[in-house]
Amino acid sequence: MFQKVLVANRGEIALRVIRACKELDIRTVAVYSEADVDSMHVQLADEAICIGPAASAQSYLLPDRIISAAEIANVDAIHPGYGFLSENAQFADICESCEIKFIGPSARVIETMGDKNQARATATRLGVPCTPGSAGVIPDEKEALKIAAKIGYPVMIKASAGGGGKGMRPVLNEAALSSAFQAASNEALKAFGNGEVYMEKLITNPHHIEFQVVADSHGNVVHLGERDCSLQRRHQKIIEECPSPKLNEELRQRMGEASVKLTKEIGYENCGTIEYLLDESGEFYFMEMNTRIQVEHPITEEIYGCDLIKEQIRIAAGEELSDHVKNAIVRHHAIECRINAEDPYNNFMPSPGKIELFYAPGGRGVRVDTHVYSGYEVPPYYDSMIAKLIVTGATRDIAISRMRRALNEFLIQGIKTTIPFQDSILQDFDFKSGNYNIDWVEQFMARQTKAG
Ligand code: MV4
Repeated sequence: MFQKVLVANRGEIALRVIRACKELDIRTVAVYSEADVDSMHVQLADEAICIGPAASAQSYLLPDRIISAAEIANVDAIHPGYGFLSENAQFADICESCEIKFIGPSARVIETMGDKNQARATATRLGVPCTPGSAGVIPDEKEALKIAAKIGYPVMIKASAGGGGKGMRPVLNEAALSSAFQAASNEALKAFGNGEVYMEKLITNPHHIEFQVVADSHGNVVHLGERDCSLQRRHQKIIEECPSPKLNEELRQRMGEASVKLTKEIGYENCGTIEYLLDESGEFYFMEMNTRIQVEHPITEEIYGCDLIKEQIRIAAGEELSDHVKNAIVRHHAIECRINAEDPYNNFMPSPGKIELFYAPGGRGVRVDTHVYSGYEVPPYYDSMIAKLIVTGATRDIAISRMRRALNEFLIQGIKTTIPFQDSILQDFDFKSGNYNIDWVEQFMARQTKAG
């Protein structure tokens, strides 16, 4: 096992990793920007190294700074968390060549899955269902028109280098295709330095279902079921739950098998997530693979009774999957609310500043993953998530009432948060019936505004 791990992240995930290391008897090194001097991850780690100014581009996103800190502290491994350098193949490659273990999959796999068109081609080759679409990158508008006519409208144009919705354009008819093709390609070129786009049949009113996979270096691969992440706004997830109200055991088994197959065949090692769209008729389609631990991993941990961060570290150290993970079965229902420092009633405007009072809910079935405390100043430079509230219950209904109880127990004074918005969603009839999809939050907001 590793002696010392550097945590290349901040916020709640840095704490989450430090806690896992402590339980595994591993010493920890935090890195921090000048804006994070007073952060809990700096306090809780055994050592802490300042890596630059507040802006992420000058600190948490600089591979050289992180590697220098790792060499100075003489660590065996780096945990990248999520965001920042977690899906940067070049960073993983530098770690490999410096003989520092990157706690995640190989640079090669990160690169393959990072190219969404290549990922789709791989999934297709392995018999994992994909939406009907172009065979590869589309060279020009003329070709785009031909392919769209063959697939049938509506279609979706997507960037090869994309993910998270950038460089993506829905196209409802032929008249709209040319301008959408140009717009998607230009946006992708600007955002990723790569203007390549491909095309898929547009799936209407789908659920966003993602499967958690875990693979060790000995050929053991398991899936830990799905998370339903359809409740999102502008690609920011708001509430996640598992199991999905839309899956039955038969569908779960088929999607799980497809996920394990893909994971195995690409030689994936460590934790990963495979995203699908599930349409109204119950067909599922591969979207992309996230080669990192995800924000919403705790709901899976809670219902399968495992610690995914510890498992990541064990896998990276060459150990086999734990028996309780290999044989994990679902026991509960779990829901997560991402508590953001934002004003939900003013277009989700970021609301940084000093938290005058912070009192987190507790009690049976309640977990709070957070880095903030009374007196903490939320800096304006980073993601606005300040806490994750995770609840479990024996049934979905129990989990929903427990979440409402916990949300209402939360006391956060001094800044605006998304809590009242999430509480209103949990009271909605559609949500309570499990009748929602990726467009539902937007429609819910429109209904609320109309109702005044
Ligand atoms: C789609 C789609 C509909 N049809 N592909 C958005 C980001 C990327 N992960 C894939 N995305 C989508 N791809 C086809 N063929 C709709 C989306 C989509 C979406 C997917 C999951 C969660 C939220 C979403 C919000 C808008 C669009």
